Amino acid sequence: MRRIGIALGAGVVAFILASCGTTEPTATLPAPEVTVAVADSGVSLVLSWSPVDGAKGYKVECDGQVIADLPDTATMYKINGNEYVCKNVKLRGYDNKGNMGDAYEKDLTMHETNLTIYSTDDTIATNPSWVKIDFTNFIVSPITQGNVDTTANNVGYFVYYYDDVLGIRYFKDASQTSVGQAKVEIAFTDPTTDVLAPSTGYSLMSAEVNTGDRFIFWADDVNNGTYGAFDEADNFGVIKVNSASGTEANITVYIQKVGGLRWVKE
Ligand SMILES: [Ca+2]
Repeated sequence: MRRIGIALGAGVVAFILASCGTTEPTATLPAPEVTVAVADSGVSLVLSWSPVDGAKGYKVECDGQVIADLPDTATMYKINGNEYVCKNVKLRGYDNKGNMGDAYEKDLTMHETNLTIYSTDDTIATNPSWVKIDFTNFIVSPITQGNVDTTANNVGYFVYYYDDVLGIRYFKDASQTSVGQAKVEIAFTDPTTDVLAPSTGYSLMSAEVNTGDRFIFWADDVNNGTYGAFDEADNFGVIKVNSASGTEANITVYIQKVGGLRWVKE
């Protein structure tokens, strides 16, 4: 009998413990359903969502930092790129006890490719001087001039060009060469460390390429959207020069995957 009593006692304790754990369940709010849109000529990213049942408010995070605490009536928030440029954006509701719900997450990490190219004065014909960027699949590859196809949709090209008059090597878009204009024109800007691409660009960047340089580019879609003006058919990116010596340059090409967004934080 005694052994049974002890067994029953343990069972009651286990029951009470289990009850304590479940009498006040904390239901986690679901992640908001969000749509994103680019605004302000590519400077801003707008989040819009439907209300989450039970949400007392919403918090917006930029790279892990809370940048906005919004009331339950909020269904839209604009992240201004002049204040914040993010690699990762999260939005989540919280309940009346402050418990955070599941997060909607937008990954804005740029697509990244490392490659080696050779300036046009390189004597080995098979060494690639050109870079092909496929903006549909975000494939960046070194190629020779014979493989440039200016009829390919949503594809742009630039060349590591040797200018024998200036005696320097620099990048230029296909439109500035004998191959002619591709479907996407790559326009470069001055070297900069900004995380927001500026609003001007040139298809010929006659600034010498040196180790450590950083060039922002605007990929202007010639056939879609508006050629010569920013729109969501366009992409922005960065070329980082890891090393440049003689005819050889090792570069990393980053592309912002969200069309029309001028955020270029590597
Ligand atoms: Ca455009």
